[in-house]
Formats: sequence, structure tokens, C-alpha cells
Amino acid sequence: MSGETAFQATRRPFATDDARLQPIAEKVLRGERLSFDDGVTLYRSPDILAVGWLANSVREKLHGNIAYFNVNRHINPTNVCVAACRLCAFGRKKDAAGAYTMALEQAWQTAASGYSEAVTEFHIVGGLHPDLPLEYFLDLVRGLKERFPQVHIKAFTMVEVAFFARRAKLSIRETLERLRDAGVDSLPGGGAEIFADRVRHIICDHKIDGDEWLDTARTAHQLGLKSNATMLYGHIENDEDRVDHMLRLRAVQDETHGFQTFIPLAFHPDNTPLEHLPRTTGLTDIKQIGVSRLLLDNFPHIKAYWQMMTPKIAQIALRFGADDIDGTVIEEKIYHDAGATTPQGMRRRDLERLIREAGREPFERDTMYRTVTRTEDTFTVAV
Ligand code: V47
Repeated sequence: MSGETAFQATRRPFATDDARLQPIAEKVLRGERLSFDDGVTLYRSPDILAVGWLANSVREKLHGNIAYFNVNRHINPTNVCVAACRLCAFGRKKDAAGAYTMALEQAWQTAASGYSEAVTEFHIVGGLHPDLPLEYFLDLVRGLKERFPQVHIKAFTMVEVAFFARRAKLSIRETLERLRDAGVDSLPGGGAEIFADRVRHIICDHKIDGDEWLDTARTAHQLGLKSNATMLYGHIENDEDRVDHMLRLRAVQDETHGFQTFIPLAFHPDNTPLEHLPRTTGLTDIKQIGVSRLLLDNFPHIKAYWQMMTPKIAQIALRFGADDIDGTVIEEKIYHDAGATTPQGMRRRDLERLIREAGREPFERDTMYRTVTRTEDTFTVAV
């Protein structure tokens, strides 16, 4: 570790006013796996500091004082989407006002703009376009690799992959193989939402179901592609639905070890059919980070995505279980269409300052969590 002072993991003893947390704390401190009921108890405990203490102890055991960030750029090639999910303010019908689809040249130009900080990752997700063939996406990725061979391409959610497969009349495996061969290096975690059917039918009825999402992730991992996983919370789900979601992810991770990072995403209701719902509070967001860290004992990383949580809450989350705040992003559409007021992007130095002021040591990673070393406008990745 390169910190100026040697890092001391949390030494204060565990203390709580909530007797229900005591047996859970004993399990966590013995390194034992938590159960479904433990997860529900953690959500229902009012003792946020005790939950945070436990999550932080796991986080510091895994990552010491380090907090990860990366220099990335989001690209959303199209917002045209056949799904019409109630959770979403981003997707548009083909002929609706504001609908767009980038020509390939335009997508490559977007990739190049804001490139001055030498991004190490392109994060690419978009709508389920009824007419774009798989070949468009393969060409998009091939063109990016040609132009930016050193940049990792983290592209297409499990939902997009399943949609491409259906349109191209290929299996999920064949589709993933083609994407991988074109240059996709890993997959982002989106589209997972909440796996429970009851909730999924209401918030995103036309998406693949939870088992299909998990099967697609499993297949990607079997092909050597790592992925992330998300969970959308703060809408109509309950504590049991969230625990169920995370334990289903944990079970697949036991098989594949292919998930890198879990990213809880707070629902932003503005401009969605669910806009009557209240936004999550800071306390819910922080609690969610802590419970995620404690339940997902086989996930290496928990991300407090600053765009979604706000930089202020993301800083606090670094003391409640999170070890990553995501990256520079440059241009964000999905949350901003749904009312996010965070900046569209942040400079590398701003992310470092955010982390330092939270008392953590900033660590620039690439998508695979390898060290990035910079000289002027170029970078090298330790392998
Ligand atoms: O799948 C859509 C969510 C996701 C809304 O893998 C919404 O590193 C809140 O997955 N309010 C896409 N959330 C973003 C995503 C992501 C983001 C950052 C990093 C990574 C990663 C992945 O955004 C969607 C959906 O779950 N979403 N609409 C909304 N109104």
C-alpha cells in the first residue's frame, strides 16, 4: 500500500443497542455466511452505525484503506427501446420525440470526445432497438477496438445480449461468443433490477426474467467474460425481495466466480410512469451498501456509484462497506433523464479528492482492478 501512514483497520469493539444484531455480528466476525433472515434483520435494524461497523470491518479486511475509481466514458448508442419499462425515463419508441440512434461514425466520435484523460474503459449500454441487427453492435465494438486498442470495452447488459440473441436467432452462448470475438472484454451489471417475478412484472414486464438474467451471466462467465451485477431498489420492492435478489446472485457467484462488482442502484422516479414514488433517502442508500457488503461475501467489490448516490453519499458509503465509486463517466443519460442532479462527469482529480476527504486512499484501477499508472496523457496497466 502506498499510503503515507500505515493503515490501521477498525479497532473499536462492536457495540449495538439492537440485540437482534448480536448473533449476526458474531457470524460476521467469525467469517460465516449470513442467511436470508439475517439479511432481513439487517434491513429492519434501526442501528445503522452497527450495520455500518460490521460492513466496514469486512470492507477493510478485503481492501484495507484503498478506494477504487476509474477513468471511463459512458456511451449510449441508442435510446430507442421496445421494452417500455415503468422504471425507465431513458427509453423512447422509435418515432417519439427525443429518440436517437448513433451512426457508427458518431459513436466512435463520441468515444473520442473527452478522451483527453486517456480513458481506460468504455461503458456501453443502450435501448432494445427493434431494427438494429447484431452486426451493428459487432461493428461498433470492432471499430472501437481498432481506434482505441488499449481501452477495455465493458458493453451490453444481459438484457441486451438476450435481445440480440433472439433477433439474430442465435443462442445466448453464440451471441456472447460473437461479441467477445468482436472485442467485448466484459459486461456491465445493468438490467438485473429485482429478480422477484411479482416486482419484475410491474417495473419491467417485457424484460427477460430473473432466471434468464442469471443464466446469461452464468454463460458469460463460463466463456471467460467477467461481469458486474446491479440491483434497482427504492421503488415497490420490499426487504425480502432485495435479500432474495442478492442471495440469487451469491449462488451463481459460488458456481462461476465471474462477478466482479455489485452495484446497488437507487430508483430515480422523475419522468418515469412511477414518478409518484418518493426518492430514496441517504439513510436507505447507506444501509443498502452495508447490507450488500455483508450478504455478498463472495463478491470482491461493492460500488457506491457516485452519479446515482451523489458524491456526498458515495463518500460516506466508503465507510459503510463500499470500496469503489466508479469513474469519470463524462456523459450520463440514464439517471439524468430520470431527474438526477449530479454532474454529468467528474475529472480524475475530483474523484481522488472525494476519496481522500473520506479518509481513504485513492487507487486508479482498470476494469479488471489492475493498477493504472499514468504519465502525461497515456497510461500503463500492471499485468
Ligand atoms: O439497468 C434505469 C438502471 C441501469 C433508472 O456495471 C435506473 O459498472 C434508477 O447498470 N432510476 C443501467 N436506475 C446502469 C447500470 C450501471 C451503472 C453504473 C455502472 C455499472 C457497471 C452499471 O440503470 C439499468 C437500470 O437498472 N435504471 N432507469 C431509474 N429511473
